[in-house]
Amino acid sequence: MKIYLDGKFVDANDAKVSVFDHGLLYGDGVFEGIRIYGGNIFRLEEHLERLEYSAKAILLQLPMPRAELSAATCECCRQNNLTDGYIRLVVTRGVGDLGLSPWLCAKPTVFIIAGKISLYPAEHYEHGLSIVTVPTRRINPAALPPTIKSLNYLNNILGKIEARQAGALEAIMLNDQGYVSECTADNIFLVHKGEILTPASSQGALKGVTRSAILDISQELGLPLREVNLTRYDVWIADECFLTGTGAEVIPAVKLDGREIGTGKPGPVTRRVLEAFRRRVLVEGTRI
Ligand code: PXG
Repeated sequence: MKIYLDGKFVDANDAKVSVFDHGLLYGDGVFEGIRIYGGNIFRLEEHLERLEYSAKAILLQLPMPRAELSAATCECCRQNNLTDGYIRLVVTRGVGDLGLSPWLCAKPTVFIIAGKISLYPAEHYEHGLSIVTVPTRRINPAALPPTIKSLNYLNNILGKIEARQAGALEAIMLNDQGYVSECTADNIFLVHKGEILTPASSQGALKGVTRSAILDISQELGLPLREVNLTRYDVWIADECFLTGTGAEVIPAVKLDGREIGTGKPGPVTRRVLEAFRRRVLVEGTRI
């Protein structure tokens, strides 16, 4: 496997970053998780835009323009003969000293890994996931905006650990006001009376690239979609629930905390959205 690291392609064994890199010391950096389907990188421009916004939000100057990052991402797939898989693009603050000061880091570290994706087991797409609500709250946007896709994922990791301890693969995280924000690595959608509902990013959700594809798909399918504040009550009375993410794509959730959502089976709207998403990934994107 060839890794892109600071302008060069190196073997995975030689792809090393310094222990003084602030990405490692402080989680000071940003990243993207991207999919490639049949040689098309899904919504690469949108991922690169989000990366730029994440970097800008932490006053990290990306060391190369978007066109170069895009070319490096495509080249990384070609070097690895990857037409279907997962791409991790990471930009850290770079090597500094043992203090927090980002201005002592001379240049950002950039690396790209193009590899395989580990998906939810196929039966969950057929029968739906059982999810739980975890005690750990989504981080308050006034403390660290969850719209920044930063290398600080401990909030989500605590949520993931609690989900696993409760026997679930994914979990709803509430914000500090008790509203549903998102899942540990996926956005959440409900279907109620024919409408698709999802929390606004101001409720502590990442502006997911898959989420934005769902907004387009809802228009394509003529299904009304609204961003609203949601509570667990709204999940309890919803007809359907599905989660979206780069890894998950679109996956039905059929139980919350042991209660059935809707009929307890994946619903018709979720199926239509999933099928539309699977059609879209084959035609949308940047050809490598
Ligand atoms: N919320 C959070 C907190 C995420 O980390 C999403 C929502 C969905 O966003 P996208 O842009 O992917 O639709 C994410 C994305 C992994 C993995 O390895 C996680 C994500 C993406 C890719 C892989 O668990 N999270």
